[in-house]
Amino acid sequence: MADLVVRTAGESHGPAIVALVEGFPAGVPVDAALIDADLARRQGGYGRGSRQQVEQDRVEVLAGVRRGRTLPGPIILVVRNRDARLETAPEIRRPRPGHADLAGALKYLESDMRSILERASARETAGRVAAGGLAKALLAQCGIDVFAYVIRIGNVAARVPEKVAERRRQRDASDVYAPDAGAGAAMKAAIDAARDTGDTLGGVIECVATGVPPGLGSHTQWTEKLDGRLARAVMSIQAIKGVEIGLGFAAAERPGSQIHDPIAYDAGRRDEPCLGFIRATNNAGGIEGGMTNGQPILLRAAMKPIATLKQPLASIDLATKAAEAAAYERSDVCAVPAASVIVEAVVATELAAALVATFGGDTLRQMKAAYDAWRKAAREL
Ligand code: EPS
Repeated sequence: MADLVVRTAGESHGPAIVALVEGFPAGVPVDAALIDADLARRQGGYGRGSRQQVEQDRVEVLAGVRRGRTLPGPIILVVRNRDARLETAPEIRRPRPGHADLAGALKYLESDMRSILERASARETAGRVAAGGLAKALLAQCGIDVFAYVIRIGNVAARVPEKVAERRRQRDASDVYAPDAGAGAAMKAAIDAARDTGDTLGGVIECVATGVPPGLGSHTQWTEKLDGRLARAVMSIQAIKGVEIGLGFAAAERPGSQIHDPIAYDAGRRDEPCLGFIRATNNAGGIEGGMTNGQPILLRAAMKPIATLKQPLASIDLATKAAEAAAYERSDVCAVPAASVIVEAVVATELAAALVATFGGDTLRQMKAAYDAWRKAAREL
């Protein structure tokens, strides 16, 4: 049994984006329509650019699934690019501040930054979202649900309803995937204003995972701490500049007596994921000592504005070193809603990997049996 690992390949304007998923349990029912729904959500959200009118992302399963269930062995997911013109796409020599252009050109000794940006592009995340769909299918088998929404775009903040079901209802009705209709309208206006001035906008995404049992992750080795793994996965999404769990940075401002979540026991809730160990607050965001504690996981990610500006910033021509405006072709004005779908996918993937590491991953049947046996023992502790 191997660790559950996702890798991607493919360029933004190459033939396809590909995800290779290894260590995924056999026997998990896979519904390609659910993966396609996430791919469509990733393409959407108010503020996207014209590329998304060209693409129509759909998953093709090339290996590892038979008759709607995962087989033992690697899984390959493919999302084809319609705008496939890698060989003929023009050279780019004026690096965009904030993009991978300049750092990549210097690292790889490439004066044409096309060879850098094609792989740096956030189109790569179509592969991570497809793989995240598989992870969600596995999590659903254990009653775990992951979902994310937009809580800020530029200087417009959303009010987040108390009830998770209400957050989802509002998010699903929102063009900007925000759980607050009033803030959603103001966010759209802010995106329109940024578009009018040739600018771009970032924002903040919140992600909640419910139904998570205690004990995923481990305190025993830094590489296994779940908060560290989640932070790495989310921080690796293009344009993410900050990740916090629970209170996050705000925890630094208060004394311990005001942030740690007091523990109580309620036998009536022994059947819930918390196994009866209840907390009136969840400032820890569901993770203590690098392990889940039975409370929902709560994570936030800060996304910087897209680096490709219609009103370009100052840059240089890499060939002549003369001052020139940065390159511009076409771009998203705001991709924060799309990034919320990606956050959801990578968090789901990390939780699925932690489930496999904890309960074994050869088959779904074996994993569920181990999970049920552990639950029984934990309830009798
Ligand atoms: C991106 C540039 C744009 C975005 C792209 C990410 O692509 P293009 O240069 O083809 O207009 O649309 O995102 C996607 C294609 C996508 O599917 O998310 C970049 O440079 O990172």
